[in-house]
Amino acid sequence: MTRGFISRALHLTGCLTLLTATALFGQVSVKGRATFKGTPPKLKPIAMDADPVCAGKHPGPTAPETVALKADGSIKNVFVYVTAGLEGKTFPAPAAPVVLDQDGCTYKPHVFGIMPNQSLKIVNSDATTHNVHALAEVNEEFNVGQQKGQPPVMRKFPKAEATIPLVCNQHPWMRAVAHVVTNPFFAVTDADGNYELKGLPPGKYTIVAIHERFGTSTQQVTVAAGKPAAADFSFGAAQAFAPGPFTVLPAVMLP
Ligand SMILES: [Cu+2]
Repeated sequence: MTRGFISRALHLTGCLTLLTATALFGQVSVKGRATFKGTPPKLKPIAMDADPVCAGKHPGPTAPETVALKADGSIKNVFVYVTAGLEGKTFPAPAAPVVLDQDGCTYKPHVFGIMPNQSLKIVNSDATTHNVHALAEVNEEFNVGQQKGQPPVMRKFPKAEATIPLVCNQHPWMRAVAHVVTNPFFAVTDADGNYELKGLPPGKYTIVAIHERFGTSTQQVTVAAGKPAAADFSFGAAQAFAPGPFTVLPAVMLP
């Protein structure tokens, strides 16, 4: 091993250490979990018999994603985002689009965040006709048919708006929920109810969790430099909306 090689290796190690320290210091997370307490509503499996193309992609019954709970109370598909604490800051929308796929006559993902004027790329992966209908109230409603094999439909939501239901006029069980948020600090809980908001600068924040059936839950969180913070959200049957496949929360204006 030459002296030059060792010198370069030491230099590289030093740079990596510096990078790691910088990344850790600047990249603080808020992590937590969403859980449900009480007796959850029971939703019937989706019957897709009306369209053989849809039914053909599902070997068994398809559970609706509107309420996706585990036995331990973990809630999937809870949207978590910062609603206060970032005043005076502006964040550019990512250049990459959010992709919404219609696959097996379900929307993938079921819940998603998008920033104002970020592109939404709606893809049809099914050999059938879909019709994506965004029931926006603050933004403009749109309703676009998309036959099999057609190119993606591109749309944008220029204004902040929480909870825009997307439905399909061809397949009444299809439903997704979009949340248009003016900052990039949002996440959707996974099957274990976990979420993580990455890269929040130190400060005091209001964090809101929205579930399309169970309503909202709010936490105040203080983030200190270099220290991950925690915020868990609890939902209960008492705050649940009446069962029904298309019960929707009213649109909410964000700051
Ligand atoms: Cu459809």
